[in-house]
Amino acid sequence: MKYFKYFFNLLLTLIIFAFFILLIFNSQIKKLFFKPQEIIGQKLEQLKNDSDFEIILENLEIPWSIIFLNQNEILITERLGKIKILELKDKKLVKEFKITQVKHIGEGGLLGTTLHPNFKENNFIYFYYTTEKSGNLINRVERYTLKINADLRRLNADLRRQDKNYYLTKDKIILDDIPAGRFHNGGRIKFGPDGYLYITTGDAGNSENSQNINSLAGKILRLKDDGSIPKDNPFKNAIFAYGIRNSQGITWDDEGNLWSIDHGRSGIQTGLDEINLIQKGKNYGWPVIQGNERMKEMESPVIHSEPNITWAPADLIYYNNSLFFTGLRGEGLYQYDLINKKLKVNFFQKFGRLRAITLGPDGYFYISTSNRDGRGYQRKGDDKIIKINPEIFFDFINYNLEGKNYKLLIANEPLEWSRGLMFVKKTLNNKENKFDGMIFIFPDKQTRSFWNKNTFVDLDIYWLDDNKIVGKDFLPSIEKTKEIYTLISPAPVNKVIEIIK
Ligand SMILES: [Ca+2]
Repeated sequence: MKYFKYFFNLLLTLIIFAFFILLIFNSQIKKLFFKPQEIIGQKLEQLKNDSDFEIILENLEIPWSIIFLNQNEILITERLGKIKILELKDKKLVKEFKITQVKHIGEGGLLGTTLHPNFKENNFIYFYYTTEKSGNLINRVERYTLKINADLRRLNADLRRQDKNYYLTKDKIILDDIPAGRFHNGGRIKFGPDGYLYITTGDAGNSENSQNINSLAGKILRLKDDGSIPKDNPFKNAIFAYGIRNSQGITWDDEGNLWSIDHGRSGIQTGLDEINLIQKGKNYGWPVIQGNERMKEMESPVIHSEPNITWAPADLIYYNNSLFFTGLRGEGLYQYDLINKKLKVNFFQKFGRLRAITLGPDGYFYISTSNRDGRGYQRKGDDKIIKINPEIFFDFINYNLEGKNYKLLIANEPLEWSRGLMFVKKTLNNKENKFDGMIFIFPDKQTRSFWNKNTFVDLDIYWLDDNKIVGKDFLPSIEKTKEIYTLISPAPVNKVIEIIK
């Protein structure tokens, strides 16, 4: 009995002692057991609401590509042969053209368009379309000029702004006689960072075309802006890469790498749609290899959709270390994270078939539906142009400073170190002259940026818990931080810096 009382008192003392330890070292203990995911902002699902996307135009018919003419005007091609110019502020159509020679048949018609990189000076705009020539179906890239009516010059500036009297004039054929067919016409055109015009073509229903380096079908082509062949093209013709089935999307990442999407097999067997990293002169395998198959001197895709899963990828952009592509039969906006090598689908089956995507100068995505192309279910208001805030595709940190809320964007999965106010942009590889630095936001409201790792110094890192600082750490050197880089979109960071300054 005596011993029992003794042990009881000892136990009580221990409990009381432990209680005080917990009380005194509460924050330190809490820090030890924290799961960072729990305090890092909200997950995507919580942030999605109606304001994350906006229907800005309805009742279009198979819009195939969207480009920006300026901050406030977009130009849309419709596959039937129409070109429409929309003013974003008032959400109204200001001009419509028709390219009469367009032959809309199957997947062919008026497809891609792009402005010349010096459009402001030369007014050049390019179109890719299907037409008939001597009774044969062909695809063509043609250059036009797009100008504001010169007669308006005598009017005052205000009137000129109101009257969007654009006119479109033929300039010259850039590339003719690209094989065409009811199916597989490719059709995306974009200027690359090298200033050359890149053109995607399909195999036009004849898969043997793709392996033939004397055929323009099933290729990624590259030309000078006037249609002449760049000296360093690999086969002394327009071909840049081959073995493509039907690519309708190309883009370049921050490092200048060229990415392309491709449609895999169709018919009874489906799936095996591809993302490819395109290099000059390389063979991407169609129809010899598919999916995981490998062969000497042929390139396998970076990823594919697996058998029986179809993305039917239609258009491609690069944004914040991710490739975003629209899915036709795959009915969604697909996102491939190039750092984590993970694919996810957004807005799955929400809008139906998706075709065009572009990144506006305002930082928003603009996508189009394609539910009137004969293969989808037409919803009310189709086809539509939808404006989307790309922030919803990434995770956030919400940061409160003196009563003000700041939203910070993180592109990949939260890392232990991103609990602190440390935000780093990582590029795909550490080439010179690329942003490879860090931004630290300190509780003293000073924002310090380190753009060059050679200038890096030791730093204090502050940890956050429920928007309060709960701890402080010492970051001794850049070597340690190499593994803890986390990603951030440059735009929201800039916003935060502005506010804090
Ligand atoms: Ca391939």
